Parts: sequence; C-alpha cells; structure tokens
Amino acid sequence: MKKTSGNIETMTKKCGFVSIIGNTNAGKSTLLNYLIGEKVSIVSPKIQTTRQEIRGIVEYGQSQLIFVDTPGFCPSKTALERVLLSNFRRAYKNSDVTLVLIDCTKKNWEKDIDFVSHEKKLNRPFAVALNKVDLLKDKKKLLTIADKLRTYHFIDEIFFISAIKGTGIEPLRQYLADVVPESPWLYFEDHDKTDQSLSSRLSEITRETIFEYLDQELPYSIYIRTDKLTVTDKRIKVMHSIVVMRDTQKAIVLGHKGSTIRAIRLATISKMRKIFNKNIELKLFVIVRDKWTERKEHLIDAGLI
Ligand SMILES: Nc1nc2c(ncn2[C@@H]2O[C@H](COP(=O)(O)OP(=O)(O)OP(=O)(O)O)[C@@H](O)[C@H]2O)c(=O)[nH]1
Ligand SMILES: [Mg+2]
Repeated sequence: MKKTSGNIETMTKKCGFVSIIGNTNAGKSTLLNYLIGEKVSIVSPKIQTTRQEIRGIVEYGQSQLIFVDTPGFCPSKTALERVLLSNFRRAYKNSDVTLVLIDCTKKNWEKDIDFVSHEKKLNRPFAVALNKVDLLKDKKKLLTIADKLRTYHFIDEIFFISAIKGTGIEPLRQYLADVVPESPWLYFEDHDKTDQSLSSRLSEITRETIFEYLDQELPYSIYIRTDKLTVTDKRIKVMHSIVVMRDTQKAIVLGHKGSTIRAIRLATISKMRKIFNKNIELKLFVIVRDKWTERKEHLIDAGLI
C-alpha cells in the first residue's frame, strides 16, 4: 500500500519467470547480462555455449522479473545434447512468459519458430525479439521478418533489439513487467543478481575462457569440475579440473610447455577479479575421462543434471 496525496493507492506487486529461448548463438546470454546489469551468464561467438538454465533477477517498477537463460536449440544425438534440450524444455515449461530471441541476420530464422511451434503449446504471453539489429544494414528486412512473424497466431508482441548495445530494450522490459502475473516477489529486495552458486559461476568463467582459447570441437569436449573452493572477504581460492575426452585433447589444452593453460589461467583470473572484486588464486589441472558426454555420472559431475 502506498499513500498518495490523501488517497490510498494499492500498488500491486507482480512477479514471474521469463524464459529466454532461441537458437544457439542468438544472443540469449548477452541479453540476460544486459537486462541484469552484470555478467551472470557466459557468452561466446561459438555455438552451444550455455548448458544449463541460468537465472537473473531484477526489479522493474512493481514487477520482479526472473529471467531464465537456456541452452540454445540443438539436435539430440549425444547424451549431452539430450541434457541440453531437457534443460531448455524445463525452463520453457516452468516459465510465466516466453521470450524467443532470433538473430535477425540469419536467413533461416523461420526454423527457430518452427522449432518452438513443435514444443507443447503453453497458454502464456509469448514475445519475439529480433536481436542483432546493429548488424543489419538494410533495416527494411526487419519489417519483412516482422510481417511474417505476425502470421503466427501464438506470437503476441515483436521487438527489435540489440542485446550488445542495449538498443530497444526499454519497451521490451516494460512489456515483460506488464505481462508477468500478479504475485508477491519471490526474492527479497536485497537478493543477489543470480541464484547460481559461486562454485558454478567460477567454473562457467573458466569454461568461457576455454571457448576463447580453444578451437573446433574442443570446447564441446570439456567440462569443469570444482575440486576445492575457499572464500574469504578478500580472496577466492579455487581449484578446477578441466575434463577432456582424449590424451590428444589434454596435450592441446596444456599447449607447448604449458603455454596454453597458463594463458587460460591468467585470462580467467582477470575476469574473476573483475566480476567478484577479490583477489583470485586459481589452479587448473587437466584430466581425461573417455566419452564423458555419453555418461550420466559425468553429466552429473558437470552439474548438468
Ligand atoms: N553484433 C551483435 N552481436 C551480438 C548481439 N547479441 C549477441 N551478440 C554476439 O553473438 C554471440 C553469441 O552470443 P551469446 O549470448 O553467447 O548467444 P546465446 O544465444 O546465449 O548462445 P548459446 O548459449 O550457444 O545458445 C556472441 O559473440 C555475442 O557477442 C547483438 O545484439 N549484436
Ligand atoms: Mg548462451
């Protein structure tokens, strides 16, 4: 209840889960970080970066929005890919609002909508944001895409945004704040921006650096296991094992006389220091686990199920 010039005005609280779904590389994690105002989800120009749902919590007026970043659409050939799909589906199913992100520079964007239309229909607000408008020279293309999108009856609203530059985000944020259901807030006002554990955030940062330093299939052949973590007011001490599938991959991660892993370690420390504003002690090891992407115990160890 809020008192305004003698009248008592009821300020209704709203709260809801907004799943950010879409093809891999559409910019979902970039958008989550922009909306939250902090890097809570890792980003890479390579595909299949996000593996599990990542929540970011933020208030807008009377609404508390819980954004859920999800793994991008992918085939379901390996056990790992099936886990990614099931992580995406769980977030989609449990959300109050669906936000589909489409990379507007991609020609085959209609496949993304087809993918969603094969999912179980949920009777909930459903918006599409055309992302990466900063890259599109011919802006008329946006109108053509929007015209086609309007033919899909389940799409309520269409937005044009650049998640990297923050263009067009304000109307999107306002819409989401309006359509989430009336509800008490789920998180207290002094909540963290994400509910991920520190251990998970740190291992994701190490994984992001690996995406930057290693090419081809290597980032898809690794996961990070936290072996030790100690936190004090000023310092985070963490020990990570980089799990690969083959000895040849281990050799690549280590690099000539350990040069690659040294560079990965330094770059990771610098990111962690920036995000957590603490001194960082990071130890990295590389271990081999044959065909881990097919084995449940390793998918559990990777924190994916
Ligand atoms: N130019 C431009 N690049 C963007 C924009 N949004 C994201 N990107 C870039 O697109 C790439 C993919 O971004 P991510 O946020 O990792 O994409 P994602 O949808 O989370 O990808 P997955 O986790 O693999 O499903 C990164 O290189 C981003 O910097 C944008 O609005 N404009
Ligand atoms: Mg992502």
